[in-house]
Amino acid sequence: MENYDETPAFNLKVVVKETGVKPDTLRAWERRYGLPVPQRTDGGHRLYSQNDIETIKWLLARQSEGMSISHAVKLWRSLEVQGRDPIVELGDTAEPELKVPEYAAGPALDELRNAWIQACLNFDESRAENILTQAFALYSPISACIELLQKGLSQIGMQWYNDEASVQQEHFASALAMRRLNSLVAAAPPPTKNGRILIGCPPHEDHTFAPLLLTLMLRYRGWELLYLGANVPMARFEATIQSINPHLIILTAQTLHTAATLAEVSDAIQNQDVPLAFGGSIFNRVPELQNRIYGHYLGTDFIKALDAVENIFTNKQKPHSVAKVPEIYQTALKHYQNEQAMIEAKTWQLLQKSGMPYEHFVNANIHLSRDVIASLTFGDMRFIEAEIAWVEKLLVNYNMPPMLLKQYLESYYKTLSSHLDSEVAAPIIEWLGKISREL
Ligand code: B12
Repeated sequence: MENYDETPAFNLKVVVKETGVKPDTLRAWERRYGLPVPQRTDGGHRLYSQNDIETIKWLLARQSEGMSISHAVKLWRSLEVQGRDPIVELGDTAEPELKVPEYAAGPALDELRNAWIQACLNFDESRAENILTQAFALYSPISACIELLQKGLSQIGMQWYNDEASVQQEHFASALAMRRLNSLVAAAPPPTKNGRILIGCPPHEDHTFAPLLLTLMLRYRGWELLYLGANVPMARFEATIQSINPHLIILTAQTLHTAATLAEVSDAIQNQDVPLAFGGSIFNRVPELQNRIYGHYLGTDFIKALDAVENIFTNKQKPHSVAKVPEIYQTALKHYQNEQAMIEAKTWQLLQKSGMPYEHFVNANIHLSRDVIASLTFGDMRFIEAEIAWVEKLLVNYNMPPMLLKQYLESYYKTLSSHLDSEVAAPIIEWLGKISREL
């Protein structure tokens, strides 16, 4: 056995600080499983050894890999019976990387992912479910969630973008993935740590996979998570915080316009004295946005994000301050929002004879106006450029003539520049003029 000191030296308070496990949980583990059983002082107070602390860390590490505490204890006991040292065999830290366990005899996760994608594209639910069951039996829940579900969804999303998969196929796959995640969250062990985290999506954000996956992973780490799901509105957000009293709020955004609503939430809750953390693919695509939100950026990697959350709790450091958005953008935003309906109606009058289907027009308006609003909210029109490039490629992939986009933007620019006050709306007018000329 590893020679950790067995001298009883630490009281309960020290152990709670060192491991993050609540006193009630430590007492329950001792009562139910007899692991660890600390010695007692003459007055009956618990005194733990370094070896006890390492045992607790070991149990936490197994829990963060998705194992229930009773199974973790069983594993500990069975290794002990065989004369093997659990700490040496498995270590007291959760696998930092998604190492595939050596005992996994069966198809590799890549293979299972490809098969799952294919089953989803064929709308073959029972095959897709069987593949998931196989993956979850062979690999740790976290490996299966990331390597199969997350990467599988991203790949199907890419296929949709390249017109190789339909919206229906993509919806089918994400429904299956969400169902699996939900059942894992429902079966996750109760919290062992003192720390309540409120997690969800900012207004208008519907991509719930990332926050639900993080919910699962943080629950495996012992935190208490309150998951609020998609599109959490601003209204009554502050009242919700006051009634739930979280120690941390996590919001995720995948698109430019929801990064902007996330920024608005961050502004609105700044006086609540609860730290905010955030993440999402838009912050990888436009890294500059990471500095435009007052909060802790969690990075691109879910495993590393767990440590980042842990750090927020232990270091209690404040995030970097965010530069104020210049007044000119704020007034331009208000002016644009007031006139948006009128600009769209007039643009449609100009476009009616162009042959652009009304449905495309409505879609284009939704995307453009959201992105204009987001860029004005952040005070930088450059953020929208990546989005225009994205729409352009999408149209090409879907065999829509790029001329259609050009024509739409030119007409929009024409009405916008004649309808809006040229001084107040200068940032939008200049940007749209430049874009419609360059396209
Ligand atoms: C499933 C899906 C949907 C589902 C969501 C269902 C659900 N309950 O979640 C539905 C159908 C609702 C949907 C709708 C839309 N979607 Co969608 N969707 C996807 C898809 C296929 C998967 C998203 C997902 O959950 N991925 C799992 C995440 C975890 O993986 P990832 O995106 O690769 O992220 C990586 C990192 O960014 C990071 N990460 C991501 N989030 C977080 C969070 C934290 C905390 C951390 C630490 C890391 C992290 O982890 C990953 C690995 O590094 C993606 C494609 C894709 N590439 O992901 C498109 C995608 C996100 N959607 C997209 C779009 C455009 C839309 C719609 C606007 C489509 C439309 N025309 O209506 C709407 C918008 C809805 C809204 N208002 O929010 C685009 C966004 C691109 C853009 N420029 O904005 C994408 C990228 C598709 C594409 N290839 O273009 N979508």
